[in-house]
Amino acid sequence: MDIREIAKRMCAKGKGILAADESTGTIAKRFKSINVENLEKNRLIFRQTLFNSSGMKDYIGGVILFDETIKQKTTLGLTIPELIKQHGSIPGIKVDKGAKPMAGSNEETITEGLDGLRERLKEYYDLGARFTKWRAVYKISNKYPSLQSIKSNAHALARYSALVQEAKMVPIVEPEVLMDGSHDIDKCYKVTTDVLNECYNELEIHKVDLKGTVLKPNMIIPGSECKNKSSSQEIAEKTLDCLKKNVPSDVPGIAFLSGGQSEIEASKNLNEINKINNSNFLITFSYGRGLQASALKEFGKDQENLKNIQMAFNHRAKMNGLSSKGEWLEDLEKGSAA
Ligand code: 5MM
Repeated sequence: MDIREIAKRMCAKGKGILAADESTGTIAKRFKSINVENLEKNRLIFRQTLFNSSGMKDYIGGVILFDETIKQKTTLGLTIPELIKQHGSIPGIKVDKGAKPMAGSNEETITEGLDGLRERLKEYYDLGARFTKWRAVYKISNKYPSLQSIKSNAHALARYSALVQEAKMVPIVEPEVLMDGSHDIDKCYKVTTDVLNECYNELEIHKVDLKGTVLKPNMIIPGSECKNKSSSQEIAEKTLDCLKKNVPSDVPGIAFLSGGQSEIEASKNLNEINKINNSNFLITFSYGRGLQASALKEFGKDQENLKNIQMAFNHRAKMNGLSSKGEWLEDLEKGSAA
């Protein structure tokens, strides 16, 4: 399959992406919150339980993995990428090496991982990956994000994307403007506009085929400590407006991160966006916490109760699948763990 086909399949109507690429440090925090020891065995069992769920087939077009996970063999005999493929989904891999303090603007970060990337991509392709992910992180405050952060992170995202397409995989371009802070929704709109513009400038300079990419942005949302809350309708209108103005129409799919929204907020906001989506973009989810939080709680209650873990995951996958078509309803959440 060529990369343009893969990009469309990852975001096919009714489906989205499961971001299960927490690095060892991030999954340590998630496991700590449920009192589970951060052991390789526990990481494997939790993830293989999700990837072996019945909801995968209908609602999950792709799964983003971490380096350790793509190399693991499940207790079912298959490798992790084989298990994902068996459920009709495409395996992908996070290839950045994390957001590190940026020289010259130490409170901000630059995402690293370009050195040796060409060789690593070949290895991941051979392991079954057909798409990749790289996340740049921008914080909002009175002085941030700086021009330095906007420019250098966009440059890295573009160099990464060009290498990934050379290796015949689809790059997910993830510029995440964080929700942390007391800024209002209009500030988020303005910063996201600047960030997206610079990303697409650089992608063009680096001759990236936009039809073979997927964008993973934040929604346009007020900061988590902002006093003025926004309705889902306002979030949807501003998000769609920002994307239509700043994302080239060649990009086939946009898959949002949940970024700290609750599971239900993330489904509701995605649903509102799709209800008014009059663009040609396939608009869906690429959630980590937004898909896994309830399943993780079940894993914390009883690691052996696979049925409950899978029920919680299947429910979120279905809810977000409906949201990707604008068909989610609040009533469907009644009685759910979320
Ligand atoms: C799943 O978390 C991803 C990886 O995090 P680290 O590299 O920090 O360990 C993260 O990039 C994720 O893919 C996105 O932020 C989306 O996840 P959320 O939870 O925001 O939907």
